[in-house]
Amino acid sequence: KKKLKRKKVKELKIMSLQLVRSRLLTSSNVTPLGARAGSWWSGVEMGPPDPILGVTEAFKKDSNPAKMNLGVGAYRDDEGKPFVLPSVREAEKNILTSLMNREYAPIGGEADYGKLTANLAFGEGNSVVGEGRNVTVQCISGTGSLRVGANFLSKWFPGNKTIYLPKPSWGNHTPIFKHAGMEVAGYSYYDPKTCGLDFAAACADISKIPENSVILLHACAHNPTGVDPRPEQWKELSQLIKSRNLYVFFDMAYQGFASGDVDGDAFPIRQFLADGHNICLAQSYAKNMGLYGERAGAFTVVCKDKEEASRVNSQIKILIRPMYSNPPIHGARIVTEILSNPELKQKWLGDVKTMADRIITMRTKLRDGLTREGSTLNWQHITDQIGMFCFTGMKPDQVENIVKKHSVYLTKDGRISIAGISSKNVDYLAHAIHDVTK
Ligand code: PGU
Repeated sequence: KKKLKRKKVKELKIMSLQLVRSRLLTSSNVTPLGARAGSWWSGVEMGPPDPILGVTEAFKKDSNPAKMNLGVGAYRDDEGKPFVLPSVREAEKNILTSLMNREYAPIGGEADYGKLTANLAFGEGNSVVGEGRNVTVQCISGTGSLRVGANFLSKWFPGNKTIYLPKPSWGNHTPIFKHAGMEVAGYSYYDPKTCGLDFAAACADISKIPENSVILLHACAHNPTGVDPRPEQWKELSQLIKSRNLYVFFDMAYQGFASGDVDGDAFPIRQFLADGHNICLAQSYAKNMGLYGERAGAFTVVCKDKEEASRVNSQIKILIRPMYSNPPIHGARIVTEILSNPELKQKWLGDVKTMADRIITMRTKLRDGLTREGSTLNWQHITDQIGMFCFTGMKPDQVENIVKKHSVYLTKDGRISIAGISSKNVDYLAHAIHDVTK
């Protein structure tokens, strides 16, 4: 009798499972049976193009010879060509002539690279590296460093797993943190009326962030706005953030691009460390060494002491290992060669200054061009804002017009990469901007 009952229960279970399955099949447009639908992927929806990298795709398809790509933040020389830094060329030559193996790097990259990278952010002779309190791992450029950091916080952060981003922030920040399992919220940052920082609103919002949350700060050359706090404002922010007991995640993708000076641009990070914040940090060599495709970056956690650092390091390695095992070696070798060779490092600092200065010159030329065109709008923010980008204030319909009428490509939020302008086309751009904003 018991056997019969068990058989009945089993049959009933199977029947109900079949019912659920047939309901799923009819109620959803996703057909799990690939063979029946002709393909396994017939249910995959078309996604939108990437808001930034998608602009380059559209630009490439345009046949207008006067077209300009001001979408992606990638430096161009005054001929509009991708720029390989002379210091990078030299470092690469040195590397190629030395005997090199092609072995796997350690999971977190080479120790020298980590140390040099942390010192670049924290300053020569800083006590964090001196005391061995930092964990610095080479990751896949800035994006990969943010993602490893996001995964680490998602797994181990003991507080509220919500990260507060400035409004607006780099578009990829939100998916990076969400895909890692963090919640994402925001704090006021930008004032569209002045095209500048809304410091009062930022402080008001930050003072309302629940304690023990994470706050993301752009260390310099804020993307997309080109608007950074002044040193006194950074000091105030540091105190405020401390009083709220928030954990700070710095993103420094543009060290050197704001002022032309890598130490000056790292000021907020060094100030926060001096104020006792044990921060974490994502760095990238894409922009300041022009190593876009090499994917050399780093994620750093500043710990209480050496012992804590070794525990944190062990867990970060456990996260990296099943993702990509260990980082690529070539870009990291170029970085190590430049930063460890004093002569080359001087050359590189000169190259960074050359890039930053050309951007500053283009800002002035663009603003002058708009005046010459007869624009009566206030374009002072073009020269006030810093770093690679200008948040022009152009509205979505104006952006659409400038793309259609003039083949000037930019992101929908009105951001232009100043690094994509040259002396040859700056007047064309001024004319096009005036045409769609007058
Ligand atoms: N963080 C910020 C604030 C960035 O602007 C960028 C790049 C990164 C990190 C990541 O740079 P990596 O190349 O991974 O080192 N933003 C550029 C480049 C294009 C993109 O969106 O990735 C941009 O145009 O906004």
